[in-house]
Amino acid sequence: MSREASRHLFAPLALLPGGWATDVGLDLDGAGNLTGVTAGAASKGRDRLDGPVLPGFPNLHSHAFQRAMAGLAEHRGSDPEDDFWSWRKLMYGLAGALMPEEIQAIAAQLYVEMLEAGYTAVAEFHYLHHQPDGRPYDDLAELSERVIAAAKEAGIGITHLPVMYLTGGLGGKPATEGQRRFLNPPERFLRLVETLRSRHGGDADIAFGIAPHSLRAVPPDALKAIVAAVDAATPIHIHIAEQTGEVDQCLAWSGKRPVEWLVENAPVDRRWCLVHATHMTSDEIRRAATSGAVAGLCPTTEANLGDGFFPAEDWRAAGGTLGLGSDSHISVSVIEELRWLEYGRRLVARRRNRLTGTGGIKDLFLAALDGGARASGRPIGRMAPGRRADMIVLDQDAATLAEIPPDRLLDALVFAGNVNPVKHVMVGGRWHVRDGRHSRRDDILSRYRRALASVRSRL
Ligand code: NGQ
Ligand code: ZN
Repeated sequence: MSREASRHLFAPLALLPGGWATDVGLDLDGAGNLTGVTAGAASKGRDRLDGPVLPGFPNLHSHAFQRAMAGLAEHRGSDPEDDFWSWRKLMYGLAGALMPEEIQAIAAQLYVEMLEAGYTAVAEFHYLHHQPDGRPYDDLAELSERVIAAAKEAGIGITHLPVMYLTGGLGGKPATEGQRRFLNPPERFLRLVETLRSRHGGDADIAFGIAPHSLRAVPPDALKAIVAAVDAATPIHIHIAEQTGEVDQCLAWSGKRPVEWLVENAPVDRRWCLVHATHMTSDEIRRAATSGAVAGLCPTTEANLGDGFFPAEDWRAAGGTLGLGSDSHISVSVIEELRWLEYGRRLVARRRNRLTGTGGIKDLFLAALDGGARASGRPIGRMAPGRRADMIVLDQDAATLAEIPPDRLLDALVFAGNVNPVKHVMVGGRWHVRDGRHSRRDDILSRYRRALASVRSRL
């Protein structure tokens, strides 16, 4: 089958915003948008999709370069209290060493893996901006362009989020040497965002947002300046309250907890994605949830870094929106993120079915699609007219899905298997994964190997 999809598709079973539907006709325009989604359609004149169809999944939080250290920080050093901060030290070693073409090679490999896992869009929280010594490249946007080029090579949709980073800790603590590639004062940061927007403005597979890195890295006046400079449609992502250490530091600095400080000092609304938001009181949960902000959860990374469990039941009960990301990419699997989110809550509560409701995991799945789409600031996350034609066809021959009734299909998908059942993946009307393989898997993988060998020889 060619990469260019037929404009008229037929899905025997498809997950629509209201739930599973049968005999769904899908019409696409030449620009990769869905123009018609009709349940109970006739199959005549349409290309039949050979398995259950899901909307492509948005990955709302990624630091692409960190994929290159997945698996390399899993042994304990001399510190028996190994935690997030020792992991970060290792991560900074990698961040300081990477060359532009290596960053592109790693990101392209990661995005191929994301597509094969069913992620059709990524929100890239990008803070590696400058040369290793901290001087900007001749093109201020050099490394942003590398990541965008990687997304284009792989064919994944991207919301590129240039990161604002200024300080090494709360209260204006100076940035360290390990952070010098990240630093931009507000004026230069906003110039970077404008440059990127003007270069890629017309591309439907690319959007831009801004990312004040964290309260640790962005002082209040700088936060205010960059938030005031963007419009009502621009996504704003921030890391918040991921570790108890950050909560303690924030209390000492301001007398407030991180989420509490943020909702009181920034115009937090539906544009915002609060990444992690692990440590919240019930009052913070209520205030943040009702602001309309999306909680950006990254369960496998949060588990890997020993961050804690997000209070997901209380967040949802308060009307909060959430989406999922793979963050450090210790794992690249939508299924594993969902499974960990639910299992984490079960282990804490010593009960079953915490987020899986009477309809199974379907409601959480649909909610995470919508939350991810909102955090991405792109028309994705649903099979509906006007949205991008981003979709996944599952392998109907997968043993874990065999003879499972439609209303249990997502439960079997998320909990029952360890073999990737994603068969075909379309982004913006083009097939990038067929029969489980990305069309550029081999050449992108060999370039990744070469890049890694070269980085490791210098580390
Ligand atoms: C990051 N990652 O920016 O990559 C962070 C570590 C920090 C996570 N928080 C650096 N998982 O937060 O200071
Ligand atoms: Zn992050």
